[in-house]
Amino acid sequence: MPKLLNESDIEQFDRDGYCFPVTILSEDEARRMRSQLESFEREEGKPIGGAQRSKSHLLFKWVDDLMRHPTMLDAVEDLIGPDILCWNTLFWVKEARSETFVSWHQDLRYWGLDTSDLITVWLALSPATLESGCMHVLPGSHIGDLLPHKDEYRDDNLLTRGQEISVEVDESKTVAMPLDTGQASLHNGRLAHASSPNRSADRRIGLSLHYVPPHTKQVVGEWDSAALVRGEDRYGHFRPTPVPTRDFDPEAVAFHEKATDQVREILFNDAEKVRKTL
Ligand SMILES: O=C(O)CCC(=O)C(=O)O
Repeated sequence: MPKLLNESDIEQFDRDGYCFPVTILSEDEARRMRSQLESFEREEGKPIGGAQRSKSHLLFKWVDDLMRHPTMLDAVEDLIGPDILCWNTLFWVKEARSETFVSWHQDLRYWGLDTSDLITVWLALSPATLESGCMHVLPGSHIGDLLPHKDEYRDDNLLTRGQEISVEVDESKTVAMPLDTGQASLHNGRLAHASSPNRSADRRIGLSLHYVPPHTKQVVGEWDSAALVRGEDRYGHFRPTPVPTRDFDPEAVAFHEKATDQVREILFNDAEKVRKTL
């Protein structure tokens, strides 16, 4: 008996590689999280960027709490079972009326993880609409070989290498995943996905959380980290991430620096150049 998803969500996830919308937070809860992010950005005098976007649960206590949210984990458990690691948490912010986009790509081409069971939960902290540049997916593309990619390094592309699928993606077969604030989409880490610029008057803010079963191994980098968020880890393939006691807890911040340096090396493995902005 699934804990949160219904049988048709699970069937769709297996067949097409995604399901949505899944309500994780109330609109008010999600707005409070957005305010926490934005008060940090006000203090810094700039939008969140660079390495702070990645493994953000080590910097912000509220992101660590969110990564362990029982509703989120119930949805993930319905797809990969009761033992769950969170490998990464990543902010995706497109400013209002900006050209920022995400090209068509498949994450597991780059992450060095040997699993086909990586679940991305993409949580909307502001409305993700067709106008604001919600995600689109190519149903069924998680099955079979990964598609060829090339690195384009375009400035407005939120992806590290500006990587994009180098064969034509038939847009007529793609599906948009609009979300209200507090809702999430779930997709398989092998699924092709992309998003367009934000033409709306508000920022489009998403947080993606990447969950894997503990038997997963990092096969590109020599060292990698993950947080045990539910159940048991009987394999120990990842260094456990410390749980911050507050925002910018020094122990967790030092760990964040090492962990994001390692992820950068993994992401740029076999790339011609390294973009320093990650
Ligand atoms: O936020 C977006 O539009 C793209 C997100 C993405 O590529 C991901 O979550 O893997």
